[in-house]
Amino acid sequence: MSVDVFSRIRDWAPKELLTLFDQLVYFFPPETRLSLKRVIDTVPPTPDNFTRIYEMIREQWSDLSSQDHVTIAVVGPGQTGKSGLVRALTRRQAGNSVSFAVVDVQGLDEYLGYRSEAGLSDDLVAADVVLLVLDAQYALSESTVRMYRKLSQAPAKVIPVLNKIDLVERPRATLKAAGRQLKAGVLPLSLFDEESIDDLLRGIVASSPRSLYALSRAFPEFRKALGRQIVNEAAFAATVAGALRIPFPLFLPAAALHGAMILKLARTCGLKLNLERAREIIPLLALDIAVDRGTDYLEKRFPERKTLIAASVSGAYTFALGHAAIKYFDSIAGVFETARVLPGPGSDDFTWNRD
Ligand SMILES: Nc1nc2c(ncn2[C@@H]2O[C@H](COP(=O)(O)OP(=O)(O)OP(=O)(O)O)[C@@H](O)[C@H]2O)c(=O)[nH]1
Ligand SMILES: [Mg+2]
Repeated sequence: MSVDVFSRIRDWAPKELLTLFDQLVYFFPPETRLSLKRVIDTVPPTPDNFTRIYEMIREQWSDLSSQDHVTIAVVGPGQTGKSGLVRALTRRQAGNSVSFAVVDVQGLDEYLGYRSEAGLSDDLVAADVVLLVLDAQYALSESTVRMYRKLSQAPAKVIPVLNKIDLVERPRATLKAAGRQLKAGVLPLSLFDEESIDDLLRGIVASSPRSLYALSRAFPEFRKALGRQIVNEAAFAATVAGALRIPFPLFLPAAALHGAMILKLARTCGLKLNLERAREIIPLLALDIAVDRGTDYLEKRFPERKTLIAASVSGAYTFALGHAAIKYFDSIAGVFETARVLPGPGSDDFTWNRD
């Protein structure tokens, strides 16, 4: 039996992450494993940079547990563009991994559960995401703000959307005012602008990461935009990880972030990539060690720029790796483009390296 390098953090680090680490460490020579273990064993169980970095990594990995079906409820007052929005999204949708429920304001009392002692209506409980569609031409009323508060008590993620933003003279100021009133991020929308529908989809994934897989399957042409967002997020996390000093080599958190990023990118391309498959990306992640060595060298040459070097190299490399991965997955996914809708999770139909 070989030593368990990660015994010290096994209790609390995410299981998927530990599996990846275990596989990564498998490629190390025994002495490297031992010295790594010595470092891990010194990690204090108190909140510190180490915990911070691991919380961040855990977040990135938890996004992977996305659902294969998402229900989006579209609610709001009359004539705000609810039906138009659902039509626009349905028109673009391939397959049926996303379903919509439109609820107008008349039905909203019932929807919010005012009339039933039992609490929230079934519709609302079933929704994963609620889009509260408002008309940007009008200032938010008190009752709209109350409606938003009520909806926010539901388990679903509620996203306020200001539609008809094309009819507003000062869109930025309007958004800002609405955001202040609702104390929440508000998304602009114009149903006459395709790009703004893309932005809305991105906004949905950002506030409800579990919808990533279903949305990228439903909207194939939106995958690239989603991929870019995943890479940016990972690059940002890697930059932060590079800036925080930790008592062990940066390639471990970097490899963990890269692992999550690559698995997510594969998902946006509709490729089923489970942890078994993750093993195949290990040689790629081993590059992280090389980058780590390079960073080490630079840090020794320019000790006064240490943090800046670690942070920027880590971020920039993540960015480059992410974009290479997008190209790679895209070319694989292209083979299956004729089918348009790619098999979902749980389908054993294909693996990422099938040709
Ligand atoms: N200029 C502009 N008009 C829009 C936009 N979205 C919707 N509209 C118009 O707003 C009107 C209402 O759109 P609907 O989609 O029927 O709105 P609704 O919320 O379903 O309306 P009800 O079902 O009656 O509550 C239509 O005349 C649309 O053309 C937009 O982004 N910009
Ligand atoms: Mg309607």
